[in-house]
Amino acid sequence: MDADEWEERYAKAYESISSSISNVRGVFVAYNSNIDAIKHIHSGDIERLLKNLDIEKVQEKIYSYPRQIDTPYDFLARLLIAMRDGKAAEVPTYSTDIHEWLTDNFVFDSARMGGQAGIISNLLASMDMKRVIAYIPWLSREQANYFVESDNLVHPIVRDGKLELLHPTKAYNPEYKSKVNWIIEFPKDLKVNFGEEQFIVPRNNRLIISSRPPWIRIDISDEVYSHLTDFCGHVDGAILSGYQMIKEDYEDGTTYKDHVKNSVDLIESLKACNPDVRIHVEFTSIQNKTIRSAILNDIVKSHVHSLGLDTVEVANALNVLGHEELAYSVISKGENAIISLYEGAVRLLHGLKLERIHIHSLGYYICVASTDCPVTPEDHLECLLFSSCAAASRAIMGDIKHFDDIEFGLDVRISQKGMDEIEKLGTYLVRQGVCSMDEFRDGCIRTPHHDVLVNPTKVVEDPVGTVGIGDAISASAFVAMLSKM
Ligand code: 8BR
Ligand code: GLC
Repeated sequence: MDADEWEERYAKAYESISSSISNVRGVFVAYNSNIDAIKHIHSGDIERLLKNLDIEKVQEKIYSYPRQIDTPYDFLARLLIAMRDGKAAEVPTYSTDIHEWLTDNFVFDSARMGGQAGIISNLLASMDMKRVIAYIPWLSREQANYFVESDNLVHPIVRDGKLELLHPTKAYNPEYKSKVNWIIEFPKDLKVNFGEEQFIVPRNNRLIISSRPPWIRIDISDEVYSHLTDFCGHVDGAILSGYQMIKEDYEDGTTYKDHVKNSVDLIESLKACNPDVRIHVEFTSIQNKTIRSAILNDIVKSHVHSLGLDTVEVANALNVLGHEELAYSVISKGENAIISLYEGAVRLLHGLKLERIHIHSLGYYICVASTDCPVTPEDHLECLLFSSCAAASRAIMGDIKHFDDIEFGLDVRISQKGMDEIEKLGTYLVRQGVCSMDEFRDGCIRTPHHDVLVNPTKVVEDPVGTVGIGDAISASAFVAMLSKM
């Protein structure tokens, strides 16, 4: 397909999902929601911050690549790495010092709903899904106010032994506190002077400093869990995220194993309630390799149907699953990166016994689906195109407030860079005898072992922000898939 033919496919996909989306009866979304303090970096901001710091010390930190933020040096090092590479990253901080330093040295531009589960709940509620059941283990009063006002959005709460489904603003716990993350958005083409060095930011992207207060638990409460059957019968799909916050050991003597078990029990109970339910995990950057491996091997593998992730996250996942070379090649800037990405997707699908894996990159998506998945490859492709419209729409407007807003994404042009990249994958697949070039260009490739969907995406030239676009892509494609089942 050439770009015009893809555009036609896009328009049809949007129409098709618009008419099927009401088939979805309900979606359960857990666990993470926080407040994002957003700061857009402008020219001179970095140089100003560096003025009060020892540049050599920052350089040392760049080499040592801090995996948690304890000092301004760790922060600057990770920010400069993310800006230089144009790559998204999320790094935890366990102290409040850095929050104070950021507050003193930066004024944030806006505060908005953050956390994958929070962002996804608001998106689905705004898309007029029949019912969105959000579950946030630490729902505070302040946090509850960041949920959109919509009758279809509810949160379970148990009062006097009875389960109630109420809007989050009526279901919060007044004793809980809020979690605030810092989102540092940086723009493409920004010139940065760092000591003797100078570089130009290659892409719009963001660094997240994720606060990890000690009270965070990625668990469902016993109370709500014991009433799960009261509401899960009409749940067609569940989207779970926030696992990056699981710690190896907790002050109360529990370990990550207890919290992994809590999540697996929830997943299995949702399946017992509705054997057709589909479970999606939204992966993210997880610095601790023990936790990353436990999430993949103990939660995702054999329990979960669908996984959503970006290219860096694919490399991270491959790395802990014993495919180090492939992982390296996925993030290398080499010619074959997209081929490695596809090979990685295939390994993750089979290795983790998934039904579908959806990888999003700037300019194209790759989805690999098992042959026994009840959705046809053509429908899968429509779901991907629909999700690219949702991404473009979020990039233009910052927020999707109504289902129809997604249609604005249709006006954004398909990325030529994305078209060029996927052509490389096509050439490889043809050489491997997997498909013909015509089949590849059609977007749906059937093999005896799995189906492969590859599409170029719509990329917005000047996005108002990038945080949360990945969540919008994964969630909208997943619910679109539910609507086709
Ligand atoms: P993560 O937040 O999970 O990294 O996902 C970000 C995704 O947002 C990218 O994979 C890319 O597909 C999408 N995206 C970005 Br970043 N900038 C975009 C833009 N300007 N237009 C459309 N999609 C974008
Ligand atoms: C992670 C971050 C959160 C951000 C979200 C966007 O969940 O912790 O701050 O809003 O990603 O995808």
